[in-house]
Amino acid sequence: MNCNILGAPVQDGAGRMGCEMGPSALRTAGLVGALRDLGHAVADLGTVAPTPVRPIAHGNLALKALPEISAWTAGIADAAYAASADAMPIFLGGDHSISAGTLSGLARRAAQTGRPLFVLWLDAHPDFHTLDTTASGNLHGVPLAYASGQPGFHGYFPDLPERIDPARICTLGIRSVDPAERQALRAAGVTVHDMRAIDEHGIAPLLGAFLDRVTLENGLLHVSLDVDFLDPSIAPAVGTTVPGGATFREAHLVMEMLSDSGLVSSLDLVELNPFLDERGRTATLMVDLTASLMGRRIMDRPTRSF
Ligand code: 4U7
Ligand code: MN
Ligand code: MN
Ligand code: MN
Repeated sequence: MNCNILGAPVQDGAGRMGCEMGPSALRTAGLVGALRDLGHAVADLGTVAPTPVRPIAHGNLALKALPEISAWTAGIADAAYAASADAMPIFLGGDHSISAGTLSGLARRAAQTGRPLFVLWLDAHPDFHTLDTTASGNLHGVPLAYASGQPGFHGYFPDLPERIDPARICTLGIRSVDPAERQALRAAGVTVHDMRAIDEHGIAPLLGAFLDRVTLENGLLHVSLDVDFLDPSIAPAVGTTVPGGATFREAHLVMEMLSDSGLVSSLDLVELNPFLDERGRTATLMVDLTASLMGRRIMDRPTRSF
């Protein structure tokens, strides 16, 4: 497969500094080499730039860095559209606000191909706040609401070329939801598989049912992997740790099933804060998970198992 790597060193969307170093840490952990070892043709397109920042005022005084994140969203959306023309783009965050841009550009690309875009959101959080409902004001908490066309972004974030149908979004690993998000997720019809659902059913049938839907509609599939999807005991390099996350094997199983499905058309690796890492272990785990998604196997498997 042809892969395009793009760095998006954004940190203003998170509550603390450090995600700016994420793309460097993922490269240092050997992302490009791991993909080439699997037989993929990899082009590292370097670092995305924001559009010029213009002043933007909003009534929610808690909002942090709105002009900067709006400018990043515009720049990343253009880059995502361009990088998805003839290859699988892999976006290196950067905090999760980069997905406002990646999803916007990818939705525009999908509309052109005539295939529906599905999103698998692997995260402790649904990131479904609007500019009006966020209390922290940290804009890494809004990208999924923006990309699925929730109200209140017009005039503040770039206008969306295409919105993603909330019915085609599946969130997995959720364990920290704010009241406004809970209500909006339900009203919009987003699928939320929280950690309790994973405990009760196991992660494989939940993911398998979603992948069957993508297959049925001949969809494209974007995967957005937030480091905090993983349990903090195996992935400490994140500003927003929440206990009770996905285990090492649960996370790898998700990636292996995604690989088997052959459906994944783009990927975000986000929220890695190398300043908080322990000897690079979280960066290394993110690279290993990406390798599993891109075809690395323990043993060959002759048949699809879900
Ligand atoms: B991340 C939070 F209040 N919901 O809005 C908020 F819990 O990209 C967290 O998933 C947002 O890491 C987390 O600040 C954003 C909080
Ligand atoms: Mn997130
Ligand atoms: Mn999160
Ligand atoms: Mn986070």
